[in-house]
Amino acid sequence: MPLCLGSSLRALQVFPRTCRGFPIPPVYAPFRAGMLIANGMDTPANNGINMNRPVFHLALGALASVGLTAQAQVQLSGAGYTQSFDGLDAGLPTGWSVRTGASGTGLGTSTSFATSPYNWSGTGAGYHNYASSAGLTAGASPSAQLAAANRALGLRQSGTFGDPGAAFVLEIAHTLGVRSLALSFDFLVLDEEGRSTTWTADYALGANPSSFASLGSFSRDVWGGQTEQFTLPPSVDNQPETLWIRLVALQASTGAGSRDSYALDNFQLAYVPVPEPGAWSSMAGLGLLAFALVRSRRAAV
Ligand SMILES: [Ca+2]
Ligand SMILES: [Ca+2]
Repeated sequence: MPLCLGSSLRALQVFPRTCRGFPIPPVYAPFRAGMLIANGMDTPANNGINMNRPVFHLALGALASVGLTAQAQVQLSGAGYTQSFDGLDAGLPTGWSVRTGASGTGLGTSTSFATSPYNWSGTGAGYHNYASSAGLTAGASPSAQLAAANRALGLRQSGTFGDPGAAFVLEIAHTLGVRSLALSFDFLVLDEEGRSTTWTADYALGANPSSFASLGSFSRDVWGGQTEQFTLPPSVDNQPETLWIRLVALQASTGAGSRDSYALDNFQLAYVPVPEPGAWSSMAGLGLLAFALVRSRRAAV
């Protein structure tokens, strides 16, 4: 059996990638369902680690918080934000949450994210760590999918999960210091089935918004990916409030039969830095200094 657990917290945090390609022992199976495990037994299946030890529970709690809960807000800096989702084995990226019960009047509820790689055709409802479609084909084997380093943040809806109301959500602390925000991402269909969902990209300002402004809608009915691009309005420039950007299933799926596996990848937010007031003052001061020097030189001639 592969050695999937070590004695350090770091080893526990990288557990899913360490075990990639190997069957997960039954004793770890609840990880997939977002549950902590504590059977209190030292068995060959747990490599002799006593799961009743406090340090083990602390480590499990840390692992759960990394992979299963909403993260802190993103702080924008530089000239853009990008997210490849290639680190999903360690949990959701900072600022991202995955939700159910989202609507046009509310963010919904953050729900669990299972960090272990999952096959496109798996029918388990929930948010999943899928292989991206890039570099693979629709018929890629489960082992090829599990081994792929290019990951995507995915979802499989069901009649009782996220249909409607699923949402991939990015929470940005504020937009102070930036303007002209533009959004792009790859929208992937990884398992095409009879039902299809129309997705909406929208945004809102505020700590707990009750209304959202639509940027546009999109859908796809074949395996593979497409790039979506939207421009946010000037009203979100240089704002002190929280900015939420969502990809949300506001309406129920249409069609019949099974539901698709969807995913989000290569999310990019481009923006232009706005000079601080102090920077404008400095620039104005330099301009006045240059003007004075030119005048003094002319006067001296
Ligand atoms: Ca990726
Ligand atoms: Ca479909």
